[in-house]
Amino acid sequence: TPTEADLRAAVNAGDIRVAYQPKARCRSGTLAGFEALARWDHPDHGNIPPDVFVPIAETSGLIDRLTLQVASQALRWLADLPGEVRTGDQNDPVLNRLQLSLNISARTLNNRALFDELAAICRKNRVPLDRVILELTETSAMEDAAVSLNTLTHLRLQGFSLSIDDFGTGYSSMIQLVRMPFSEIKIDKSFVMTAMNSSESRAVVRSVVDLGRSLGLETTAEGVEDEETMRYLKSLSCDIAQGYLISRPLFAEDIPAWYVERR
Ligand code: G
Ligand code: G
Ligand code: NA
Ligand code: MN
Repeated sequence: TPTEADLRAAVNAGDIRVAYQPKARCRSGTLAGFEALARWDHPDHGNIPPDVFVPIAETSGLIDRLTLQVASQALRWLADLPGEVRTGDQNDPVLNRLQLSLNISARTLNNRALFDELAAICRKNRVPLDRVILELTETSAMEDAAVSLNTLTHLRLQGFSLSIDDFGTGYSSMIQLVRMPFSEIKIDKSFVMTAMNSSESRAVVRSVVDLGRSLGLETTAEGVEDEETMRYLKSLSCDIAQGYLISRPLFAEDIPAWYVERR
């Protein structure tokens, strides 16, 4: 495994790249946006998954810089995307309204200065804050519900959109969730991937979609891998799907061709 020093060197050298996984509207198939996912290709260790290096970043105080590096790469990319895709339509409304999801670690949540920097990066790239979705895991958002409510309210008032990630894997109470100013709820992929083979998983997926609808949130299912699951999600009126059926996470250079091909 890589050391803290390896990670520090990689962050300093700008070696962390961003991959983008598309999200599509279930009903129309329209592209809704992308989730930015950090990638680290280490010269000796090869591809190191974020499940390995994000925890190292969190314990070594590198997470804030990592978050800002991912965000600035991703926002610059998002702002340039309409020009990179040659569809013949300079004002393609889909490309000009895409949302960008960023993963936010619990450790960064109480760092207001970081979110001010994030907002400045958005302004610099002329991306309205409501097109930027900050994804928090259910567990991190609920770690200290009182602190989270305060911070999340601040972020929402600032203009960011907020999403609760991996929903169903934590133990948040409904009461706490209802009070938090989220705009999206993401059903954990463990339920979505097994939905067609498990009535228990279907019960969870159905309940979360219903909950999201009742609270006026957009519901996103992650881990959508086949057409059958997609049809099931449509039948539930789930809003958005993300998963290998639509695409694996892609590097920036592959996205214009992917977008044109898909249209
Ligand atoms: O990229 P992959 O699909 O392997 O993601 C694995 C995990 O790493 C996910 O839980 C994802 O949220 C997390 N992750 C990916 N990129 C980032 C990032 O930039 N910041 C944080 N905090 N987590 C990330
Ligand atoms: O925790 P988070 O939801 O951010 O994790 C996203 C992770 O899920 C990434 O590692 C991404 O590569 C992975 N992922 C995205 N879509 C699928 C899918 O359809 N199937 C599987 N198995 N993993 C997926
Ligand atoms: Na996520
Ligand atoms: Mn997730």
